[in-house]
Amino acid sequence: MIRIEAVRGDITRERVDAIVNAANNSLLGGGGVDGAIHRAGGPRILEECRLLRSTRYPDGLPTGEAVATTAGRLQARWVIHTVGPVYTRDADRSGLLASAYRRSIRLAAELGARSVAFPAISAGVYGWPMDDAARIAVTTVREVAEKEPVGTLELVRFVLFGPAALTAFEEALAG
Ligand code: AR6
Repeated sequence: MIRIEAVRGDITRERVDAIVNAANNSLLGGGGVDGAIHRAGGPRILEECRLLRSTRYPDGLPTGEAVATTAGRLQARWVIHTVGPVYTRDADRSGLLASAYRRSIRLAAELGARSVAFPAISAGVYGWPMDDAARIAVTTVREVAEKEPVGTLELVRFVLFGPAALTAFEEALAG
């Protein structure tokens, strides 16, 4: 049975086994939560990302997929990098956003993580409306928790930066 919860905070300070990074296809860093994770975790994370680019992902990590690296100096054991879609009204990319959550949870379970923290993927620079992002996040995590083998995973925590994001996730969890 997996517990799913939402808290307000800075994800880089979480004491969980795996922290999910809302990265971009390059895997080579950026702003937002990605910048914060690389700053707090130190250069070893970027070193492993560069290695991944020169081996498994020469063209970058495809949107909706996930890959793990060390967490460097963070308290966590792994950073799981995933790439959410850029929001657009012209197409429905919600399947890709769901995939980013699904693949991250699967990877956390494969790694043997007991706890994993997620930011609100795609809901910053990538422009996804927060309420919808929260609904997709919660629905997907619940679905995976119910239908798939999750190994030792017992806690999924959404760590939200601002009060509006926290409210959106609390409402999605209550729904
Ligand atoms: N802890 C928790 N949440 C945070 C933190 C933090 N330390 N910092 C920001 N957020 P974003 P995206 C929130 O833009 O939309 C990067 O440049 C933020 O308020 O980080 O998936 C990447 O390299 C928002 O609610 O991710 C990509 O190029 C949420 O995290 C691009 O941004 C996600 O915002 C990805 O955009």
